[in-house]
Amino acid sequence: MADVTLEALLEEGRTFAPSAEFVRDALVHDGSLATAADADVEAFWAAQARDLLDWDQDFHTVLEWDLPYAKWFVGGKLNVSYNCLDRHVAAGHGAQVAFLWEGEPGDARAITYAELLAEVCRTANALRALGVEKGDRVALYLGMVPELPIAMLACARIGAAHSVVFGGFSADSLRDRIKDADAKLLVTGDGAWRRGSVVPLKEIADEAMAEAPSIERCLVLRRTAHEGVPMQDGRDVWWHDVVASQPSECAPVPMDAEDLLYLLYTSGTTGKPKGIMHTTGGYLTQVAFTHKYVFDLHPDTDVFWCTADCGWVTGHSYIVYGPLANRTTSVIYEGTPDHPDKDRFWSIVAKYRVTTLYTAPTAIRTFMKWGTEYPDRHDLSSLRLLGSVGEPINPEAWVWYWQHIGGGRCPVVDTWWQTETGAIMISPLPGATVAKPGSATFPLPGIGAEIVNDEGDAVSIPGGGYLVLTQPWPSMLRGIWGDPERYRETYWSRFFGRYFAGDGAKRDADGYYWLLGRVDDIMLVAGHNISTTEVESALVSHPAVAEAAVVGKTDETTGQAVAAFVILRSGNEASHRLVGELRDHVAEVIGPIAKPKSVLFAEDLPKTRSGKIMRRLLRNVAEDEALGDTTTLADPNVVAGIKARYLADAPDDEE
Ligand code: 7RM
Repeated sequence: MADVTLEALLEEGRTFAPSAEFVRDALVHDGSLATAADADVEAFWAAQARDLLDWDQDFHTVLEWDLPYAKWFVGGKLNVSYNCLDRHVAAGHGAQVAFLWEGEPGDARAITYAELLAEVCRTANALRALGVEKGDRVALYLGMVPELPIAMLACARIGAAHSVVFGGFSADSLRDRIKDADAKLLVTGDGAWRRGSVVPLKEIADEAMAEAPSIERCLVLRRTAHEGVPMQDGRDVWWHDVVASQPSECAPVPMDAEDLLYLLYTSGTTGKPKGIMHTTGGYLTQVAFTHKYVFDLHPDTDVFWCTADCGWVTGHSYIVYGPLANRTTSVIYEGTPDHPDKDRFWSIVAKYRVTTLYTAPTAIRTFMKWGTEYPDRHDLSSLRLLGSVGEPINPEAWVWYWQHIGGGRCPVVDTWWQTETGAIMISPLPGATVAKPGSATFPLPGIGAEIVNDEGDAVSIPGGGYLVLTQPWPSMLRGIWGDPERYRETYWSRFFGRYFAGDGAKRDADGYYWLLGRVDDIMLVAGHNISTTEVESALVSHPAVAEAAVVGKTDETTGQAVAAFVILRSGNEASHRLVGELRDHVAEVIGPIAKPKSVLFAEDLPKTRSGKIMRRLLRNVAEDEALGDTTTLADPNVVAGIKARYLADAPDDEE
């Protein structure tokens, strides 16, 4: 297929409607869900809760809203693991594969719903034998092995809340999270595979536990089987010693709809991590609803692959709870996209005949940088739907994904949501929504969103400002663990009565929502607010650029000036001529006001462990300040390298 350039597409005013073929089998191909939700939003969510889930006891009240505290499905009782497992097995689907797991070294396991249920029961019994009771917190610190979702479901089965800590976090991060949650048990592993080497999880966990006295027992999974894993007598036990011998039945504990399901810590840019609280009935309703309709899930034929790690909310909602509640067959992959080679994702898509792929813009831009030879090596014809989450997706990356991964055949759903929202909030419905590359399109049925100005007034269309959510939603966070004041302050004080998401956004003349990045990152150049996302997207629309990050740098004349950091697509050379070309290109696409004052070519950008660009650190570099807190970085060397180059190549201040 010939390369389509973004400008050509957008100049044509081209939009992307789903194909007739996709629409024919789509669960949603009109506005009927939205019409129902608009007519009576509580009745709409109540109907979803009853349609999608099995309740041990029906709820008597849909919503109690005592701003900023919501209770959904009050009086209802249900068990999440029952809804994810037992009911599917009881309905005759025990032999269906729940997880197609692929280990990084190439080993693989297919786990059916019946097997998953038995293993979850054995694990739940083992947790009880180790002293875990309903209402306790359990910390999970593992790589992407099947035992991670198994342990999550085992907690849910007995009414303990889990707190998953991403396996790439340090001992200090793990310690802080264990202490804040007051977790009683830690589940970890001997190690985790990462690019062919072993991350010594147990040693790191030992360091954390030494300063986290709430931990009474530690359950250790053997994964890498390396020598000399330290085990402390009386505290540490091997998974294979205590789980395998447990009975494979364990009655699910009926939980109140508002009982805590899990804590998940988000590390904001300032202050200590916040323990985001998610509860049972509302959370499961909205993750099941969004997983079914946003991904047009056909449980008998789809193979769903969400490439996130279970250490992030995306893994909680779209590897574990949503897919299993909907009886999905999912792929889980343990490793990185470049091991052993840069085509690993595409070999997995081809091997398992993946139909639905859900990944992040950071990954897509990396694939663009690597070039099309890697996807071109594999048969990707099983794909029928593509998703994106985590950051704004630049239009150029959207089109690349659509064309080179989706073969021009698959709708792309750009899904906006947060750890705090629990589930997708703004997204196309793939059989009904006409997409525009780079826009998350519209709030889903049952979700109220608005864009407001500094005073909190809704802006007219077209226009931009702050994204707020105007009404409670079932999977909303129920608070910050142990800190109700911070909950109110962070989310509910900026605009009275509305939830402040912290993102900038605009709506175009057709009412489409365009996310513009975190409001802390917005630049102010000569009195104009300039969004990082828009300048970055302009840069990425140049054929030489794979990825870009921009920040505001103090400037004598304009207050702030745009400083750009650019990664080139393979086959392009950095040059002074290209700097000039890129600056002119931005001026042409957006306007002279957005023209970067400096452009630095980099090998990589500083990113969080979940792949989001950390512009704060690039601002430190541009301002020649000491680097702030770098503990949430995936690779601290990246920013040090950029800093060294920035100083060597000090941008010249002449126009
Ligand atoms: C799911 C997740 C939340 C923040 C959010 C945004 C950004 C996420 C999109 C997006 C533009 C998207 N949870 N974000 N998805 N921005 N378009 N489709 O990422 O808590 O880790 O992050 O991520 O800034 O506020 S999160």
